Amino acid sequence: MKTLRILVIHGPNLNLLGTREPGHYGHTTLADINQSLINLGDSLGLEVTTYQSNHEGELVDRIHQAASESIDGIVINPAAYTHTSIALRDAMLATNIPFIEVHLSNIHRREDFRHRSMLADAATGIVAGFGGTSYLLALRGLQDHLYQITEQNRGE
Ligand code: CA2
Repeated sequence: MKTLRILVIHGPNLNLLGTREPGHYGHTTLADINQSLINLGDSLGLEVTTYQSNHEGELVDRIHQAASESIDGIVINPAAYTHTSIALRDAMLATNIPFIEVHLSNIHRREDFRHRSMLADAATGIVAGFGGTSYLLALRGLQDHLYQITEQNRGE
């Protein structure tokens, strides 16, 4: 079976993880999260690439690039752009790559403006509230989903 290629995208300010606001976002750094994703990917036979940007247009460009790189699935924490960005939503819909939306915190336990996501209804699934573990759960769920749709296509 072919190795699945997964892109993990982190939105604005997530480069600060582990250095500020540990009450909301914990002590784990983004480098720690990326390393644990790569380690889990290795053990599951997935090729995991990670990317972070603080700029909406750069995130859109990276999503477009994913389509030309034959990325099979995306794990994305759009951070604050979750709640505002039609551009990120349109980019995900345009590339048509299955994706899981991830949040470190449970956005539904926080301010009202964080309850709305511009991407969630286009996502395969959402994982929120488990800190860095949210990403690992999302990676497992995405792998399972990608296997299921491959099996479905074989059966057709
Ligand atoms: O819980 C999440 O993962 C969020 O996507 C994080 C975003 C927030 O705007 C979303 O509502 C929920 C914020 C990321 C900011 O990350 C920081 C990390 C350390 C210090 C300051 C900000």
